[in-house]
Amino acid sequence: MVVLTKQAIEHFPIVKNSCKSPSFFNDVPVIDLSKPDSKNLIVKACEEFGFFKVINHNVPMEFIITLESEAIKFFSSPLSEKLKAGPADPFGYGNKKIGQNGDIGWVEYILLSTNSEFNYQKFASILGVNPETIRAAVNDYVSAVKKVSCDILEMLAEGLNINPKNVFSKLLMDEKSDSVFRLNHYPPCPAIEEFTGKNLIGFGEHTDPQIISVLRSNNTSGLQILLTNGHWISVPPDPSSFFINVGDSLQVMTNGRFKSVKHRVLANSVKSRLSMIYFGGPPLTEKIAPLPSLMEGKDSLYKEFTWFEYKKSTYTIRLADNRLVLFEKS
Ligand code: GA4
Repeated sequence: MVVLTKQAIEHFPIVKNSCKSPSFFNDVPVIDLSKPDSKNLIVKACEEFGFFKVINHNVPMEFIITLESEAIKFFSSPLSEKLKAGPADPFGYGNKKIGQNGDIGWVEYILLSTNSEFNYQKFASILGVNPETIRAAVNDYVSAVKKVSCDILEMLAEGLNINPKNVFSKLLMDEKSDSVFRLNHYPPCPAIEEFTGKNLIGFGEHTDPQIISVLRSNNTSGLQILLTNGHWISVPPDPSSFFINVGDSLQVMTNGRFKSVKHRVLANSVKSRLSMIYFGGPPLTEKIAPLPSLMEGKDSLYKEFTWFEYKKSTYTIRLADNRLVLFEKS
């Protein structure tokens, strides 16, 4: 990334009305996936926060480290090289620009489709390796976190007494599942405090449009979630665990019982943050609607729509905009 001048930093979004050291969320719900009775705790966490952390997930550390080290190598390459793998439209390398509607953040990233057809050639040539090496590193990691997502979604369905328990997980398992994977690198920004005295936004506030997101980061803080009391709270990093977000589609499928969690990432003035996120989505043609067994005699809060329609609308508005409101029944 470029060295920041005062003028350059002034164009970046900062956190308004924030104190410089936000409080840490020390009570993040922790779900131990090795315990079968965790299903009720998952439901509770999805209702209260739309967010929780999982431990004992069985993803081999080797998959995490291999992919992380390829990502570090990629992001350490000269900008002129990295730009050859861009722009992110939506897939590819992106630098500061998020989406197509003017959002920016102190971040560079790689956005990939989890589809087997995805072309790794550009990334591989920058790293000087065979495309199959990169494909294998991404596939090993993504297959493992997809399995974690499906296990969680099945425990969730059991916790909600839904039969069959694969109602949600089958959407991710579908060969046409429209899932994406992103690697975010937030370089340290030493100029933050000197120039602004405030917190600089790495990735602006938003909810994830898909069903479920699984995030793993290095040991650098930055992730914040918005609590229902309106306070932003920092999530202590934990490189050996995964953080799970309820996405907009799961909010709709539970008729609003679970809320998709608003989150954002703040840039760090000293350390660089690296995160990898799997966004589990349904096939494009899938109708996203509340499950009949969760309606409890109530009407659906949402108009009927397909994942394709939702995604299309998502890409026409800004990151922080409330996308679901466009699909709510008036
Ligand atoms: C947020 C969640 C995922 O990172 C993402 C993002 C996507 C993008 O970066 O292309 C979007 C954003 C995300 C929602 C609103 C639109 C689309 C950027 C943006 C401004 C890959 C996704 O699916 O939606």
